[in-house]
Amino acid sequence: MADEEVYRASTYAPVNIAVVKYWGKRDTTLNLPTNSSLSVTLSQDDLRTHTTASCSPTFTADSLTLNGNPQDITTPRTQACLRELRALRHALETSNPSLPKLSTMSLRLTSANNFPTAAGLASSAAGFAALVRAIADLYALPTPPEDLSRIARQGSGSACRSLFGGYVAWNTGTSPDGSDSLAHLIAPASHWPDMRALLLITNPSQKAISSTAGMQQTVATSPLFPHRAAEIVPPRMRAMEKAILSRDFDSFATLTMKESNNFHACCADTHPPIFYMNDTSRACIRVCEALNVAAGRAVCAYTFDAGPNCVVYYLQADEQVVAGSFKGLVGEGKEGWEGKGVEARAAPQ
Ligand code: 2P0
Repeated sequence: MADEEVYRASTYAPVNIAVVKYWGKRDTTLNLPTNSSLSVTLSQDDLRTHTTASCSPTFTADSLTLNGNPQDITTPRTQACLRELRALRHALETSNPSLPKLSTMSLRLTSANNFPTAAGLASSAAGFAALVRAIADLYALPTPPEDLSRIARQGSGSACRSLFGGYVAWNTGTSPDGSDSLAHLIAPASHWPDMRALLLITNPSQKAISSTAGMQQTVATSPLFPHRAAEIVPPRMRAMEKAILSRDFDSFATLTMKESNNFHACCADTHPPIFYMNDTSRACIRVCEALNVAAGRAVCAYTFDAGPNCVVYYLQADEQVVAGSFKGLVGEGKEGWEGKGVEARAAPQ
């Protein structure tokens, strides 16, 4: 093989939106969480990161660009992912000496998001999941997604849940080295094919407080937080898994909304307080409540991450009643991100 050969692999990774939230770390280096979490994967057609990983003997240094802009690749989180993936490739090359020595070559990583970065839409989740999978593909690693999730978690905690489609849980684990803090599939999206997600973009700007900083501020100062981690989340994880496996939308919706409320209550209980939602976010909650009251059952469920944008889960049968109800708040149509509502179907990869 010629020296100037460039080896290349491209992949997509989807965004996931948690219905049981990850917030707080017990180990900030390994991104080990204080509680388990559970998410729904959104369709890659709507929100995703595309990443190409290439390597060549002619490349002189590792590099990373996002949407055409050079990024710092020397951060400990990115370096942890590269180190682990190179070690796995090195082991392959050692056991099969005829393989090209990709583990010794510099990497060129090119990523693009088709949605606003760092606006509370899980961009770091899709970003690190795509980075890890693209390099794993480039290196032809036979590593199962659970093991890749352990690596992606070190890039960004929530990234471990973006290596699967459908409904995914991330178990907090108990081992200090993080070896059992992995994501796993609860159910593929085909298990609940009429589930839908509506994204209501109330503000596409970057958030003021990063999740990484905000969650440790909560851990350090919120008296509500230990109660959440120990008493609220564990039974909620079990109830949410049961609701999904039995396709019980009423329970799924009630748990999702309560969980979002509890997470934002812990943010408000942080000192100084963290406010991710804005007036439009709160108006979205009131519309959801009104729709559910009017229907006499749960037809929709709101959830907010570390940002003001709203995700509304609903079932296809209720599309007419739900999807048109937020137009006065966020506009309509998939016409870009400036204050527009955008629909994304919760679907597998
Ligand atoms: C989640 N969030 O479960 C929760 C809900 C935000 C609110 O995971 O420090 O960007 O990179 O591990 O993964 C955001 O946290 O934080 C997040 P790091 P990450 O989706």
